[in-house]
Amino acid sequence: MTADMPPSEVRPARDPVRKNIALLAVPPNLRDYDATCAGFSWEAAGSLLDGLPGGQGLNMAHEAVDRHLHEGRAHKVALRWVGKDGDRRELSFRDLSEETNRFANALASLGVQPGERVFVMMGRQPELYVAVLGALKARCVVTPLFSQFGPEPIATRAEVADARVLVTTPELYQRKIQGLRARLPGLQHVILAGAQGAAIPATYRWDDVVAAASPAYTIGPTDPESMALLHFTSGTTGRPKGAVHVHAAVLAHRVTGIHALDLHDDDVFWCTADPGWITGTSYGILAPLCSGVTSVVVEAEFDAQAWYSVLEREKVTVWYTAPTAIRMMMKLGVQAVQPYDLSALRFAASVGEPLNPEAVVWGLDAFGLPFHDNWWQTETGGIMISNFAAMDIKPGSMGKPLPGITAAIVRRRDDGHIETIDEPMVDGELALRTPWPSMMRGYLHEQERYAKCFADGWYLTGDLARRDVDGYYWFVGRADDVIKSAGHLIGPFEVESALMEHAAVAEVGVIGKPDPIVGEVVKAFVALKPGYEASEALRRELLGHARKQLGAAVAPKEIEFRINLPRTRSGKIMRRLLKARELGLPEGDLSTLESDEVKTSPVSPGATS
Ligand code: 6R9
Repeated sequence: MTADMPPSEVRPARDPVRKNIALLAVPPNLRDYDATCAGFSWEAAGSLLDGLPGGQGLNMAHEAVDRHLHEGRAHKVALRWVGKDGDRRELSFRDLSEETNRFANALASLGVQPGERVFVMMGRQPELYVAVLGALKARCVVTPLFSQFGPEPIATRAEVADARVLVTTPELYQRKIQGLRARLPGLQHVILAGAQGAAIPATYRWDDVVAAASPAYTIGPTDPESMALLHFTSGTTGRPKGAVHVHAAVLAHRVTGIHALDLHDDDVFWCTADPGWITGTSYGILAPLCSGVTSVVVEAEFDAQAWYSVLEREKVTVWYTAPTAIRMMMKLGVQAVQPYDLSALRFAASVGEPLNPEAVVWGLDAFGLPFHDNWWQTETGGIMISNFAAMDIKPGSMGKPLPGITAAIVRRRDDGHIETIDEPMVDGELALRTPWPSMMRGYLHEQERYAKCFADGWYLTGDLARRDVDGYYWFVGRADDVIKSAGHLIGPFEVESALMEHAAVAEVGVIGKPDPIVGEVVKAFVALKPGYEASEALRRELLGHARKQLGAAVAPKEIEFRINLPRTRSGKIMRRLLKARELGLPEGDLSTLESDEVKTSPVSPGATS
């Protein structure tokens, strides 16, 4: 286990940010944490959901969209889209209901069956939201993918999931997907949003199949336990894992929207995440829509000034963002925020990576509000640990478990059983008591990997943490080699595999190298095959190759050549040792080290980028 971020060093103790409920502009939904937790049951919370008419089950898209039509919100703005060029488009709950009905009808007209997988890969444009919700209405299984992904991550995920339908844009299709069609025989239908002019062979134009379809649709009976979303996440080894989420998860989206994000009916909510990351689906689509609030969708990528303009112009009241963006804003300083009137903003939250204590406090200086860190994972489907609006914040802590969630710090015993560590301030693995509605129900086709995440009624998160005397949880590090870069969870194996495909590469080890802004950057150590010389040109070629295969978000930023790499006796590259050496940390237990690298590599060019 690597606890390479001792909290005592990285997160100095700071004074808590005290809350006085009487001074908050809007009384928080969760006012008394202990009493709410004590009185909470998921069964009772179920009354927050509507259910399909006639007792036909539970469907996420009904909860997110259609229920609002008979609850007086038909004309309320559901999505306010801010385009790259500043153009805006508003979709009321009725508009969204009709558009998603058209999409569900389009799938039916193509013969797509419930349970079949629909991939949606495009920038944050309205069609993305319509396709995700429309496919849920059709009881298909939806996978949103990052539009920045290169062909390799797309193909792997489409193969694992056996994708039947892909919704994308003409530009992305031609650049990344056309060349993969032969490899994906199961991909029967490609729908191109924004396609104009002559049809691209083997694709449909959105306008022909979706815009032309009927706006009336009745959602079929939906078993709450049927698969709704498949979100991919990375492990240390092997292919990316498809975490299965069911329609019943929507209860967790609804409840965490109330308790962790403090959503109220008249809020204007902005989640900055892309739906390619589960945060952008659970909290960029489902939680706000289920809560009936207006949700702002911003198409453009991060730009501090543009973001402040959005907060000001759209009068955002609740904002959910991520540490990398916050650190980039901090770099520009408080003075960059001052020209904007952000008086509408009343609650700000962050997720995805450790949030530095100074970032929490910077929020107070810049926005008059602290950032509320919260913690969860693709596997948990929704927020599990959070700093709440009414609760004092200890900067650097992830907060306390949500009502309905029991967390613990545990140790895995050699006999496979779980021991909870009840004393405070002891490092161990963060575990959650099963079940809860948005808990993943499987890794698609990977029963064994799934089973390994559970023991004795606990879900084991793979994160190391500690709990203090007041019950606040503190992130310590990951128990595996998975990399978090700018919020993206990156499996080193996926990066290594792409580099291994290059003719010059003999072996590769990939690590996350700490970075003050993006958390970690991906760095690859490469040993070359005989006959290849390390050179700056080759280094650039490998960086380019990886970028083309994987896309910019996943590809390494740095490549360093080595004569050979440290391996275990069983032949595995010792990433941990590469990392320890890179950081000048103790090398730890080397008993399994088989071959060692040449420490002072004679390979000089381009040690880093
Ligand atoms: C929602 C999401 C999950 C991993 C998780 C942990 C890291 C998330 C964090 C955090 C420290 C926080 N993580 N939130 N680390 N503090 N508040 O991020 O899902 O992409 O699956 O990543 O991210 O390591 O295990 P996912």
